[in-house]
This record gives sequence, structure tokens and C-alpha cells, in this order.
Amino acid sequence: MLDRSIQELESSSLARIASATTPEALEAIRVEVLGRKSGALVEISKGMGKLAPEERARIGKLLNGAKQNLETALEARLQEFAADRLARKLDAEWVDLTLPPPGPRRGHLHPITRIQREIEELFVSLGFTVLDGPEVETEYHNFDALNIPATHPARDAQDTFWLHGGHLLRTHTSPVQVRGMQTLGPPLRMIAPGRVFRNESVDASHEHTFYQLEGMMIDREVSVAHLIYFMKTMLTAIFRREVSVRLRPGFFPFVEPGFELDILCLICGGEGCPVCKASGWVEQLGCGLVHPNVLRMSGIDPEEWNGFAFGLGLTRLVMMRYGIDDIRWLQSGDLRFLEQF
Ligand code: FA5
Repeated sequence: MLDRSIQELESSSLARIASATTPEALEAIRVEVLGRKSGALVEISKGMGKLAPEERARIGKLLNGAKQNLETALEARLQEFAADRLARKLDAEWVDLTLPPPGPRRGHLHPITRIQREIEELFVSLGFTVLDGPEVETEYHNFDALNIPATHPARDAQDTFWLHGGHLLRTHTSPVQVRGMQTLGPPLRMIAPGRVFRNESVDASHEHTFYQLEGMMIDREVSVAHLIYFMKTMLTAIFRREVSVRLRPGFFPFVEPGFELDILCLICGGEGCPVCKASGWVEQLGCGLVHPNVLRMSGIDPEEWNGFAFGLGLTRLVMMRYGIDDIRWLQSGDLRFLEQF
């Protein structure tokens, strides 16, 4: 009787161990069959007291054999689970050591640089040369050679950071006109992008450090019509659509006649916002026909040559192009802002 019970318990338990799918299920079988207090084998051994001594020894051997077989099977199955787990982990955490390393995070061009390059490309295709000029300028190039002598009130319009020894931080890119006329002479088609500085209070549309792009064309019989053609070509290329512009008379001592060109504010559509100071229009550039005095001071005969010049607020143009509602974002260095471009 006991023989059969032991054999049956052993074979059914081995089958259950083989088909168990988790370590928890194995543990449950171990407690149920081999548990010291009320495991099935212990229950069977309780019947041994009534047996004759030789029979008790034989059954005892059978019980021990069954116990050992089951313990071995449990241990082997547990090891299978552990090996399985390890294999799955290795599979999930597999690293291909032959792949190249990810390398440093890549940056990109600042939106001002990007628009500057677009404008450069356009003007180069129209036969213009791109010139560079110093940010620390002489008083002569920044003012005098542009028909703004020391006593002229126009100097007050550009609050200047003065340096020692007759130098200053250039307040506009116009001194590069002078350098272009002096070094290249007429006929001349040049643009000059660059950083300029003014000692003024900062708000949504004014920075102390901002970018301008100067342009100049000197030839024979240049007219305001040429100027308007180039300004319209540039603005259409940058905004990739028709934008509303208005030309107002504007005074700059180095041009005659002089104009200021505004575009309908693209932030608010003309309804009024902090960028356009509720006027609906944003000033983009100053321009006009080059004053004869300016030509003469740079050694060009105004009887033979004339031309137009313009000074574009590049930073403001970038604001309009991307719908940026505060100029201070552009130099903030804030990655949350920069990563949008
Ligand atoms: C000038 O600087 C002249 N040199 C432009 C010029 C060149 C006129 C050639 C005629 C011929 P103005 O001070 O208006 O002009 O500045 C030109 C443009 O720079 C403005 O239209 C505006 O778009 C931009 N600008 C001026 N001040 C600031 C500022 N604080 N912050 C950002 N942009 C500015």
C-alpha cells in the first residue's frame, strides 16, 4: 500500500515540477510535498509506526529515495529558471560594440546667421560683394565721413559707447560704406552685415547690441526706383510672400533724399503689440540716395557717379520672419528658445 502511495506521489510530483512555469510554483510544490510539518511525504511516513521493523526500514529507504529525487528535480528546475532569466537579460541588454560612438550633441546656426547668409546669397547673385568692417571704429568712419560732423545733432540719435583715443563701438554698419568706397571705388555693389552697439535702454524691440546689414550701390544714373526694386526683391525673398511696406521720409545726413521703410507688423498683423509699439508697423531699414558730400569725402566725383545705400535692422527682420515677440530672446543663449529653429 505505502509503496504505491510513495511511487504515485513521486511520479505525479516530478510531472508537476517539470511543467511548473515559475519559481513560485516550484516553491508551492516543495511545501506541499516535502514540507516538514504537513508535506505529503511526512503524512505518508506517519503510517510507518504500525509496520514490522524490516518493512519499516524498506519503506524508509523508499521515502528517502523519493525525497532525494524530488529535491534534485526541484533544484534542477530552479537552475533552468535562473539560466532562462539570465539569457533574457543578456538578450535585452545586448550592446553592439562595433557601432560607432554617438559623438557630441550637434548644434545649428543661430537664426540671425541663417537669415544673414540667405541675404548674402541673394545679393551675391545680384553682383554684390560681401564686406566686413571693424566693430571698434574711428569717430571719422562712424560719423565725420558720413556727413555727421562733431557738432551735428544727428550724433545724438545714436547713443554711442565711446572708447579712448577717438575710437568707439560702431553704432551702425554705415562706416563700412566708407571703407568700401575708399578701397574698391566706383562702380560699387556691396553689402556689409555685422554687429552694432548703442547705449540705449532695452525693451521688446530695442537691444544695446544688435545686427544690421548695410548695402550700397554706386554707378551712373542710379535712382530711387533702383533702390525700391532691390528692397522689394530682398523682402520678398526673405518673407517668401508679399509683405506690406511703407516708405516714409527719413533724415540721415549721409543720404538725400532719405527714407525709412516699415513693414506691416507680422507679429500682430497690424493690430498693435509691444513689438510695433501698438502702431501696427515695424521700422526695418533706413535708406536713400548717397549724399554728394559722402561721395566726395571718399574720393568719388558726384558729377559722374551716384548711388543708393540702405541699413537694414537684421535682428528686427529675423523677429518678423520667425514671429519672435521679444528681441531679448535672440541674445539670451536660452536653449529652449534656440532649439526651436
Ligand atoms: C541707421 O543706423 C542708418 N545707418 C541706416 C541707413 C543706412 C540709412 C544707409 C540710410 C542709408 P537707424 O538708426 O534708423 O539707421 O537704424 C537702422 C535700423 O536698425 C532700424 O530701422 C531698425 O530696424 C534697426 N535698429 C535701430 N535701433 C535698434 C535697436 N536698438 N535694436 C534693434 N534694432 C535696431
